Amino acid sequence: MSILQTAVTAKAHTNIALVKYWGKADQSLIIPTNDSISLTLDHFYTTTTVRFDAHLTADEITLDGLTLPTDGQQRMRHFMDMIRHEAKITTFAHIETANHVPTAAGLASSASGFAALAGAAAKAAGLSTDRQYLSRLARRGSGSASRSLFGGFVHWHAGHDDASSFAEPLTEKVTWPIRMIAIVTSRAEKKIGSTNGMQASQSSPYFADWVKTANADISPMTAALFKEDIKSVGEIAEHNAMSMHATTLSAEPPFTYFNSGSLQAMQAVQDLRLTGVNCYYTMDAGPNVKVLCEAADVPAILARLQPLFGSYNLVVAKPGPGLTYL
Ligand code: 2P0
Repeated sequence: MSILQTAVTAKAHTNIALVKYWGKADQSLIIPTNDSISLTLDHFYTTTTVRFDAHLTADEITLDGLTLPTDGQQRMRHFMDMIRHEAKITTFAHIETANHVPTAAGLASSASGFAALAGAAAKAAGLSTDRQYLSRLARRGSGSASRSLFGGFVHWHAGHDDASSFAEPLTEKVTWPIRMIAIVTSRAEKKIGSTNGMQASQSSPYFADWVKTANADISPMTAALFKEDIKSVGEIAEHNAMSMHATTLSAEPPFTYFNSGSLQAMQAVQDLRLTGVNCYYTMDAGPNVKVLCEAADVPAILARLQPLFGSYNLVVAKPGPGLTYL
């Protein structure tokens, strides 16, 4: 009882995938069809406080001080039910979340959100705070959250069941000055969320090839990250992202996350490369483009992108840390 009343606050950062997660082998347990690799980012994070309270008749959830709409609450309530099941308790909780992820930058707040919630809820419920266990819990909130438990470069092993599907760090403290520049090409809410988008992509005749491509990218990407080889990292990440997006274009019915700004941004990155700048693009489940490069090349890249997109639409991020308790 006394343990359950303690408020626990956890902080987790969002991540960008260099080898993408796109497809589920098990929808309910969130077991992915392929392994993925990501970079955890600084600056963009979520803090979540969980406090169990025997007086509550339902979980009380606020985001940035406001009560979440019912839709948004449902996924978190479902997650909390899983925590209660794990901890063999029936008590509901106060959950306060603050998001420091600019939604406009097209970075997933579900990754940092469910990583922070997993960390805070597990500790508040008296469960283990072993990172591998927390990664498995976070995965069941949102797949990409499994990677946000760790800092730096992270590998999510697809596995084949709940116990074998978790992330682990490749290098938690990255000293390599790798950077990601987000180019915001739209501030509108995305039309097809990741969960629905990846399910739709699984109707593509090329989906099986996507899974093969992604799994085959893991070993060379890992080697390139350890070598701090921006050219190889960028080339693999770019090809991997376009292979993922090919499954949207070939889905039945087809759809795309690209808008005209996305194409313009990718073209600008290709043009910069022709001038000798090592920069590469990747895209997630939205129209914004993310550029991978080294810190020394950021000024030249920004100089090229600013007239096209405006400095307000360019966000630079570096490697960030894993879960911490505040
Ligand atoms: C990724 N994305 O690896 C990929 C690339 C988006 C594109 O992980 O259904 O929000 O909650 O498990 O984790 C976004 O997917 O999906 C994502 P669910 P999630 O970063």
